[in-house]
Amino acid sequence: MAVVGIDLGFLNCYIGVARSGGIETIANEYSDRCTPACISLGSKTRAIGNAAKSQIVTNVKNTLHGFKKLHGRAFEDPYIQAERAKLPYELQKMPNGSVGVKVRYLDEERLFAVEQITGMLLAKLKETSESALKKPVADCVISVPSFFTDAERRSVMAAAQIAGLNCLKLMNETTAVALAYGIYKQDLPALDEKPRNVVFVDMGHSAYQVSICAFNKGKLKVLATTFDPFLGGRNFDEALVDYFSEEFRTKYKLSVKENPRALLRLYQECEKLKKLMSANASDLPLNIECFMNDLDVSSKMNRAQFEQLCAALLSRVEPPLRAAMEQAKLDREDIYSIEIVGGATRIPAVKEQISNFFCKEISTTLNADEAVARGCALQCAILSPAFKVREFSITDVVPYSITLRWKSSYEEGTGECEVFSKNHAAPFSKVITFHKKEPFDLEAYYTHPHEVPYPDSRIGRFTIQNVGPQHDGDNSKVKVKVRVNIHGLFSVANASIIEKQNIVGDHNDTPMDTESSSKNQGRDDELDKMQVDQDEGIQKSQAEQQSQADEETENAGNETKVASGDKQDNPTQPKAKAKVKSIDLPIQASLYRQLGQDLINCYIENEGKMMMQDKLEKERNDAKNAVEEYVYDFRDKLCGVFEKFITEEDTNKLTLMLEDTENWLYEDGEDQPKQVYMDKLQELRKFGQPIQERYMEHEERPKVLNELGKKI
Ligand code: ATP
Ligand code: K
Ligand code: MG
Repeated sequence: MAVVGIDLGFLNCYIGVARSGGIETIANEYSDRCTPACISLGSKTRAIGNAAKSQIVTNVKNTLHGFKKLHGRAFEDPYIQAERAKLPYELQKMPNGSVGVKVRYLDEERLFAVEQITGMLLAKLKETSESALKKPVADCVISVPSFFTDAERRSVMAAAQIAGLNCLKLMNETTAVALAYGIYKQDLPALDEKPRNVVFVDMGHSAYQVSICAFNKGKLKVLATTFDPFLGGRNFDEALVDYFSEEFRTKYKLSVKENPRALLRLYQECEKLKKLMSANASDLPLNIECFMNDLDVSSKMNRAQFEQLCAALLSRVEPPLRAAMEQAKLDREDIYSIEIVGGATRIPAVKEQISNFFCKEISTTLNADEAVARGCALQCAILSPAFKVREFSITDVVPYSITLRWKSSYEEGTGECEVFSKNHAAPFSKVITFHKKEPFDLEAYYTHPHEVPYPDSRIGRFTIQNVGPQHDGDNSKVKVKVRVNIHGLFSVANASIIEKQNIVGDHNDTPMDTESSSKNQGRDDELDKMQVDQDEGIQKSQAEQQSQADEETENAGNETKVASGDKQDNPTQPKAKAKVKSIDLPIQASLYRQLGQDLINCYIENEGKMMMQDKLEKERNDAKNAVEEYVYDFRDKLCGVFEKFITEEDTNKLTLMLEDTENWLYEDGEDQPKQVYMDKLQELRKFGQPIQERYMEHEERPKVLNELGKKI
């Protein structure tokens, strides 16, 4: 079984794979380890990755890029509307209200959901891994920004499904980096020693993320993650583009922003200039030939000017660093090192901001481009039963606190309770006990909407069904397990009703799933209690398990009596023994912005069709190229090695025929079905083959004689 980690970047994607020798990143068919997050739709085929990137300027409206953060959002979302105003291709609302793109593909207007677009990209990355590993790939770990909400994460999961990938884990990008850092470190403090605290900073093209992790031998624990989801390399490009557009307006009277093609070229040139300025502080030129209206434009800039231009952006580097330190409750002296990754951290002024804040040199020992993919591959190896890896436990965090609100249409009153606080360990499960007579709804939402870079705080609604009163008319005790799973997704994982049985008598008809309650029944009835139990997904040391099991959040019910310090088990008091029976309850979940499986299946089918189309188109092109190649090769040989084996008359006839074929390839034969090219090749071979044979025979003869001579 293959082990694959995918860094699904806004601009650049990388694939890490585990091989027996360790983790490596693999190259695509262009011998490039970086695959651009770019898709170009054509009249015959799709181009994905490098081939698509070269079409950004030529196939403006049908070449898609910058779509990573369109996931899981409503079309009306302010972020989407802001992007829409800038993107050169057309965004459109999908029937379910989410984001799609309108493009021309196969000479038809088509609407693709953003999940399908990322699905295409992931399918390409899957194919690249398969050709490198020479075996099928399905299991993988895919990176997402730590600030992605549930809706965004689910949308990426759907894209993975469309691509035929089985995503074992959506891994937070900075956590992947932390794993890539920690797993090979031989000198981490022992479990009972003070952990080593390391800050990880990733500034990519679209976002800026910070996390602080505590390392001990064999484990890493994320203490805090902070971010500016709207600060990345693209903002620096934009600052340059704005500056030069303005300059070209006065200097050349050009309205760059009204010309999508020119604007895209300016973006490309500004990105190059930005990178050059990272290495060079002096004046650097910006020249674009035939920019607009056949005009060549030129200008220049130096690093100091650039930094001045980007002062507002640079001032946004510090706040997430400060917030992370506050949330982790650490001082500068507690930090062992600061590790930076992501392309935009190569900007000297960004680095300077970071090192100034910590009053410390920053470390660039990690591979800035590949660390995320490597970390994901390592995580995949850890999760894969087929691979032996050093034991390493990873505890991530919940990025935003989550609250559960409950109400019932049958009963009076609502209640609410924060079930996960910000930076709570994840994955994690908790059990909450309710006392209800009727089915009830649980609504999950982000507690502090202003902290979430997403305009809707809803996560989902869960209806706990089949709840009725006890035989005696009392409230039933309903245990509900809520969890944040391995992907960072919240759910009400299961619910069960605890039925009181008869008080223990002589008869013992206890069913298998009975659990004995040692609690005082009378009092327990008034309590809604939240218990915490260990998630199956994480393995912890004994000490940690204990502390988690001890964590209890009281006051979770609607008719709650506060139960703090309330000891129910008093060993000196005789307990009323009751038998209880636990019955699983159906839960109807309606997750916010969730794609239905029917729709996903339909997208899967469509992706299959498009893949088939690409494959057929490739074969057709290969067949055409084979004819062209044969023509050139035959012509070369006619006036070369074949000359002695063919009459002049035949040579002339054949030359003419080859010329005809070549012309045909550029005219009527330009766009024919594969079979037509195959027939054409066959026809040419009928003439070529006999000459080839005569030539080969002649070539072989001396060798054969030679061989014979040796034998005699
Ligand atoms: P994201 O993490 O937001 O999803 P990504 O992972 O695709 O995006 P990276 O590949 O980490 O992004 O970084 C790309 C960004 O880094 C681009 O803006 C690019 O211009 C910038 N970049 C790369 N090299 C340099 C450099 N030498 N100097 C300045 N910027 C650079
Ligand atoms: K990347
Ligand atoms: Mg990145």
